Amino acid sequence: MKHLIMGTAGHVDHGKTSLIKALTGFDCDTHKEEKTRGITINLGFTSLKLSNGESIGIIDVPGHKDFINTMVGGACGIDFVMLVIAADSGIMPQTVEHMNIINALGVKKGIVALTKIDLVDKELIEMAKYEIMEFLENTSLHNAAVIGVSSITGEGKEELIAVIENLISEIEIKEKEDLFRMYIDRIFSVKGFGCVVTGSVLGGSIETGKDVFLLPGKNQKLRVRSIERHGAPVEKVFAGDRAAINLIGLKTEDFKRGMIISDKELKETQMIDASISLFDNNSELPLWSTVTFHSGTFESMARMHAINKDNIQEKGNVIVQIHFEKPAVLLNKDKFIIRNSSGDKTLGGGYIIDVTPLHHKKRTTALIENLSQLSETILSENSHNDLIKIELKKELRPFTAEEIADNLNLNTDQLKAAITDPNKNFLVYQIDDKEILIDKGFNDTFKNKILKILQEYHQEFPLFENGFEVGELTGKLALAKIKHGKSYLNLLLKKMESEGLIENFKNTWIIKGHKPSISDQVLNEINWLEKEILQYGIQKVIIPEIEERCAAQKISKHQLKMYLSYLNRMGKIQFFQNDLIHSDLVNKFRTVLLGQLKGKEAGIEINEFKEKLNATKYLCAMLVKIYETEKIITTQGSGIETKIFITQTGKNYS
Ligand SMILES: Nc1nc2c(ncn2[C@@H]2O[C@H](COP(=O)(O)OP(=O)(O)OP(=O)(O)O)[C@@H](O)[C@H]2O)c(=O)[nH]1
Ligand SMILES: [Mg+2]
Repeated sequence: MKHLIMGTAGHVDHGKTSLIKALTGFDCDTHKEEKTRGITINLGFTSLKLSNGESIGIIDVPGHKDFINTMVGGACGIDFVMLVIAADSGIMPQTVEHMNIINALGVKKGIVALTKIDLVDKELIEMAKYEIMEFLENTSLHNAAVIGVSSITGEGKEELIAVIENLISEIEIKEKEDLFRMYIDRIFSVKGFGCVVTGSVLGGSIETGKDVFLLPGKNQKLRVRSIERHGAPVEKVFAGDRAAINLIGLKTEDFKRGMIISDKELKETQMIDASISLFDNNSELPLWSTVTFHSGTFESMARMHAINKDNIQEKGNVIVQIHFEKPAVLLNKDKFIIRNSSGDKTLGGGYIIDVTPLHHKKRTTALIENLSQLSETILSENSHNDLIKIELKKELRPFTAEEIADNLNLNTDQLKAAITDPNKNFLVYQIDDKEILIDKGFNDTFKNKILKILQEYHQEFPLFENGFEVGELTGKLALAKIKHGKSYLNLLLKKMESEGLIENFKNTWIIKGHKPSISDQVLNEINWLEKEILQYGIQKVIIPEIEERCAAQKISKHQLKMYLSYLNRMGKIQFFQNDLIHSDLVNKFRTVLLGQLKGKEAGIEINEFKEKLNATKYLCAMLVKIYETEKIITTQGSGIETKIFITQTGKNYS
């Protein structure tokens, strides 16, 4: 069974509603105001039974220029159009405007009903047909059949139905899409059953018992209680169906025009990148302009910014960034219409190329290149690889495969196909059962950054054999907060190791072949420094004093820092908070303390230790802290009240 929706289009009063009534027996003008004014104001919904027993959905739109936004809302979900033109008046302003909209929305199939033929003679009918063919020449309907019909006499009706049926047989089934999405075009409550919403199913399918989300907004999940398709109860509806869905949990006050229901909690957006083209009506838009944006039933004032041009002229596509006044739930490739800010002129239409763009503050050549490529790629099928590549280029970081699938709305199969494609133009790292994706160029950027960081470190501290641990590099490369950033880095480092660029030294990464270099002069300076420190004995080592003496020796602060690190690494000195102490003292007094503690299960006072050393309170406290971190002692109390106890490690210390 084919799931299709036909929409009407055409100038006010040309006979759209009358023709639908003649075809289906249903009068779509159900509202009182529509009856009194004699025009359609709201969308009308019905269905047409086909000779094979199947049915298609029908949306009847208003033709009056004041209701173009309603027309756009209806036209967004249709598969083909029936353009209605009255034989006695021919092509009129909204015939053109509706056709432009239909074109921009990507509706490629349709037929033309030349109505009211009972009012004109044969010659005029032929002239009208000629005019119409000429008009359609440069539109998506250039091959459409033009059928003369009268809703009053019924003439041409059979032929029109036959042409519709023939067109239906030619329409290809829509690309399979998993995601269920439907703009709500009506909401009403049924006594005892709660709320019912209607709409055109844009993608995927939904069945009774399933949960859906009302978006945008943080509304609770809703359960599908029952579904009707073209007025009859069904278990499931598909893309291309008109559906009425009874939802458990929905309150009318939660609903705002422009909302959708979907089976996935889609992200909302207030900014998109898009490709637009203006209609042929002498418009020209400046770099920045305020417009009204319409997609489905969503409508918002928006600020539009041209990216690859300085202004937007008719003909040709222009890439723009659009900022909405309120949040929307849209997908890449969604078609839309823009109207002027006062809402009385349709300016053009386009398609979304990115629903999660970065804010483009600068129009760089790289950005323009990327977006131009994206706008060309996005419409072609099987373009997932290219789309992923462009998505990955948005930020200098690795992405999880799920993140990408989420941003691009790819299903598991599409994602898998893209990842396993031997011709893919991005890199995939396997982390346990997860895949991490990164742009090839960005991967090289990280590689070069790592090499630079390590080279600079080796240059700055030539005395040291070591480099940086993964954790330190993760921080330096701003990958710490990125999901799986550290895992990615680990894999990249391993890869760089296998490429012979770096190697591992004592848990740190160094440039392959790096060896510390110590000249005789440096060695002399280090020995001199150690002696200087030793001279302090049990006195506190005053660093500024050492700095002064270093300066006299022409040893810079940086060299001093490096020499101290070196002495520390060699086990000659120990740092404690902002102080340092020679290891000889630490070792000597450790033996003293352990001797004092021997056999003293009840511990000793810190004062006993101090008296034994004949050292300052400060030095004692520092040593006690050092021994505590060595876990050879524990303490209780603080200051002069501190008691020291030996631990098992202390007892075993030799
Ligand atoms: N003689 C004649 N009159 C027609 C025909 N079709 C429609 N009409 C008349 O034209 C008028 C407008 O018809 P509608 O069907 O309401 O036109 P519409 O295109 O739906 O108008 P809007 O929805 O307001 O844009 C009505 O008075 C109809 O009776 C036709 O085939 N022949
Ligand atoms: Mg009408």
